Amino acid sequence: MYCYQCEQTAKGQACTKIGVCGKQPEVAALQDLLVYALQGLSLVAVEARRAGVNDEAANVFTAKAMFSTLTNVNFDPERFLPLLRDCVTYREDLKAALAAKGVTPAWNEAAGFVPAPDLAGLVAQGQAHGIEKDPEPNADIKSLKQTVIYGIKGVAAYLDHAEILGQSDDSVYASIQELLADTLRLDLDLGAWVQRALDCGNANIRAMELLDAGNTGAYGHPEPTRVPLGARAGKAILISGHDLRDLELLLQQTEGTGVNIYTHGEMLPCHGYPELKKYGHFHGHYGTAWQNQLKEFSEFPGAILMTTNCIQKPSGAYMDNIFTTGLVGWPGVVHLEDKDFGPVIKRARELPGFAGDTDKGSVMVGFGRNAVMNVAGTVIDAVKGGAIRHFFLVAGCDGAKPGRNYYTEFVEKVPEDCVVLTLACGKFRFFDKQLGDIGGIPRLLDVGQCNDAYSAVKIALALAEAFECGVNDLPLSLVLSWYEQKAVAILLSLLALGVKDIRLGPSLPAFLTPNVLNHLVEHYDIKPITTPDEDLKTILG
Ligand code: SF4
Ligand code: SF3
Repeated sequence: MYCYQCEQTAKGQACTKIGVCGKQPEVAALQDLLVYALQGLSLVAVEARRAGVNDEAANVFTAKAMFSTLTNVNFDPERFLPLLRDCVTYREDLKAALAAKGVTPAWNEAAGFVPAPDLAGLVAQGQAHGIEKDPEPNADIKSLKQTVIYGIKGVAAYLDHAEILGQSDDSVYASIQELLADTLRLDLDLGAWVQRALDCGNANIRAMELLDAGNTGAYGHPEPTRVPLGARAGKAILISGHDLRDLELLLQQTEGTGVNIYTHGEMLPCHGYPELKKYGHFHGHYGTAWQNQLKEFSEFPGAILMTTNCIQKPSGAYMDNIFTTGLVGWPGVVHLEDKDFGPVIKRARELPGFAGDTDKGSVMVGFGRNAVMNVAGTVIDAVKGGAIRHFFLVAGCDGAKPGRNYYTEFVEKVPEDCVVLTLACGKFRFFDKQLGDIGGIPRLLDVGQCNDAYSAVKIALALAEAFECGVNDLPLSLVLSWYEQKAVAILLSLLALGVKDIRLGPSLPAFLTPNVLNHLVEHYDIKPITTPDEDLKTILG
């Protein structure tokens, strides 16, 4: 195997024997093969669009299948078999529709890929289509191609979440299929690939906008909400991942059962949505970020439902308590395809639950774009009057590698006349810090999940408009932490928006060559994080 798509890749280079995330070589091969099959499907879909043929189911499938290959989503080899078969079925149906119109081009090999009949054969096929087997001779182009592929995985995740909530836009499916089809080409130069990386960023902005419309359309705009970190006596279910619809279904299915629902990880911001927080048994939040789940899930006295990434190998202590739904999977963990969460509720009832009420304090969530813009006048006055000197967006993924304490220390050291906006699971490094407020404006504003990056972009654009300047001229600095490929997509979106001077850590992506990195430094002034003191000094002068 050869995988370097995430931040924790082995030795900062690539996972070659087994994934640091737990991904087995056979799953790595199946994921590589699925990406190859999707390149073929995309090639045919692009040609079909040109001929006026469009298959919405194939488009939705493209996003779901790409999302399945994102870090910490699906570790179950068996689940990749139907994906590979469906991919070929969609592709052949499109080809047939094209042939009916008299379009029968000579297809690239990827568009003629025939899956082997068994798992061993598929794994062997996957090994022949890994990153190392890419015929691209130019290392920098290869680096940008992989960047685009990882960006597409992020866009696919947002598209999938949005589609579940009834939001889609064919132009985004068209963009990711065109980009995927292009990754098969060997005739594009470096400049063309830089442009494609930005195209991917632009497609992602639209995908995030769709998801924002899906979430706020279905559940209302997040409102500032206090979330208890302690427990309520009684049976309990913990829900993790990012999917709001799954949470809503779980809340509906547990209403009146006496089972309380707790969020974990990226589900924390769900407490701010009016249509979710209205449930009396939607109690509070338990635990921190994904990389602590082994300890936290082992100690949780109820059942656990994973709706998306990030899942880790479950320990024996909770193997019988954890369930998956949607695209997430782990071999041996019961997968609930049909959204009947009865088995989770049954398991929660068998388990002891919390013996008594506990008070562990609380945190505030719900500072999405609507809530922040509602107080925009106060914020602008505070900046103009000198009460607020600077904003920091300290956002992104959390992870297991050392070096991420930088973000905790950074937030602790931010001067008292500055405001910290945050989103995504990296916030768990500092989410419960009591930073106080500036004239009633909290100094720590939780904008939401990584899926709410659009909200932060809208806030920045609104501030720029209010101050009649560009985003890069605002008293705003971005200090980002990355781990998986949604973060790659967001980074490409920020570059596409022309945002400069981003600090990125804890380490830079292994898939970027020195030349590509230099390009980013020269054109966008991207820089690696150093130390909190040094970075704060440089930013604040
Ligand atoms: Fe390694 Fe990350 Fe790939 Fe997992 S996803 S195999 S940790 S690079
Ligand atoms: Fe986290 Fe997986 Fe990226 Fe949603 S839960 S931000 S890492």
